[in-house]
Amino acid sequence: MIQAIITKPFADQDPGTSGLRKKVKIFETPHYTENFIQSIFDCTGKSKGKRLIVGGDGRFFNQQVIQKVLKIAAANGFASIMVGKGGILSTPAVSHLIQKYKAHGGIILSASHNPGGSDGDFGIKYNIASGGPAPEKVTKGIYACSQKIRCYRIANVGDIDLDRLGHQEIGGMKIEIVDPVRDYADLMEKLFDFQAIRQAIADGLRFRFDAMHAVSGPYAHEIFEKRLGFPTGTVIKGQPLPDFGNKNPDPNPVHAKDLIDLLMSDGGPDFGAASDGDGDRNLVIGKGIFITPSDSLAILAANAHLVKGYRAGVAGVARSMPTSTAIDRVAKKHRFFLYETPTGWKFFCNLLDMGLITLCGEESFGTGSSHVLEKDGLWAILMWLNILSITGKSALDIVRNHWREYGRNYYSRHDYEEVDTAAAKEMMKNLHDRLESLPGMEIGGFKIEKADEFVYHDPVDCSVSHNQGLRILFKNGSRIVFRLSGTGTQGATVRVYMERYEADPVLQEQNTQKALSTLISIADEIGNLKLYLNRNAPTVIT
Ligand code: G16
Repeated sequence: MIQAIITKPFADQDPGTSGLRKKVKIFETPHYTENFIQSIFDCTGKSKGKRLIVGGDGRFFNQQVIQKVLKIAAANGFASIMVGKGGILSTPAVSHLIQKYKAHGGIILSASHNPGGSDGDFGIKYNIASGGPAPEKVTKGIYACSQKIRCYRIANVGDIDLDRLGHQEIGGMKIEIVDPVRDYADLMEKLFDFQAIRQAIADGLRFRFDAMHAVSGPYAHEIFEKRLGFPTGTVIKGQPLPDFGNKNPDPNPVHAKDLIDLLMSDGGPDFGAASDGDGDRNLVIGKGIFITPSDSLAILAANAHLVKGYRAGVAGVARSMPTSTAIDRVAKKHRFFLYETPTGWKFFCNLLDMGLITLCGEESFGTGSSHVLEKDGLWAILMWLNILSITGKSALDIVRNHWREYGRNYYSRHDYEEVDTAAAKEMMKNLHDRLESLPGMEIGGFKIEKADEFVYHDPVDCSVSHNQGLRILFKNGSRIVFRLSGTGTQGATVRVYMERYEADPVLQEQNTQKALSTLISIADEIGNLKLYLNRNAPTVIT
């Protein structure tokens, strides 16, 4: 029943910021997907007798790959596999199930916010026994295995019925098809004061959640409508679809524009939110105000003590390097330890696992806490709903009061997507080579104090991660950061992050792009963006 299939390595199976992401067509290449799954098992070893968790965001090819995972896992000696019904499991739900059921690890099938459908993207992520994404030493190991693979093992059996709850079997391996939502929703009920939110709903709190036809729909229907009692229709686009309704499941101002417009309209609800393909990102919008992910992290940290699951206090906080320094001001005032990590949730995991931090987040719409070792979209939204309910204040007032107290960090990210890879690398190299000459230089009234390449020294495992972005730090506290994205599937994506601090309340209500206009021109000039990238403007501004 178990077959050994002869194969050859594929040179491009190096996982990026968050797993292996490629076009569906590439994953459909004969042996491509099987090779990578076998490489995960070869690298992570000792599968005999262990349990694995498997699920995905419902995108095109999800169920076919789950069948492959089940058959390859059976041939590699796993004792049992837990799978979400219909192949559905959000990224934070997988992380929680790994911890709760003490699994060896988990495989998450998702390309996150990238487009779906047969012409879209697919992805495979591996999470380790702690529940967190595989750290760099594991992803490097998986890549090394994929480069010397000669054969993979697979059980030659028919497909498993992924829609039938309960137990099935392949050879000696048990397969348990579980409700993807229940355990996760129970966890949320432990962390948050659902009664306070129910009371706020009774008092008139109106909310809209856009699930973007991605994985969080079933979770949102259960938590927001069934358990909390928001009216039916509060959750829109709640049915996961293989092509996400032909839209990008990316909760940003471009792809969630309808929701933002609704919240900016006179008759709109009090609070709006959206999540991405695999349910780990969040967008939060108050009536009349778009809340940046960096501000959201700072505000959640400043108010965490109000929320049931966090009353014991916050041990520390962390942000990725390009994320705005708004959280740093909160950490300073509340005396939280503060850590600055490279982009990639995996870098938070040692800190979370060791109890060094309680909350963390990124500018890329990711926020989370020590409740699971993944960023968690619905968790962040429930944190906000809980804080709104307990304080009785509007989101707009909460954000404005925060700026008055801590100052405002104007912040924006400009993305140049699908640019020529060689040109993008050349642009970064050229800037890298000039870094030493920049300090002391004055451009547009801004004086450069420091310019460097960000290198991270992990305080827990002492690993060192080089090449994590180029930083230009100005004397007045402003920053420009240049990075190449690690999640694109076509050409290269250059990300330019800009930040300026404003302490004066009178000057805190400007349009963000206007407030940053000088820094935007400086970034253009220092990076020679137009020259190298052959673009007049960024593709996406967030
Ligand atoms: C992943 C990572 C995040 C990262 C984001 C963008 O998120 O987990 O930590 O911030 O990609 O990365 P990059 O700037 O390299 O494209 P997700 O939600 O896509 O898995």
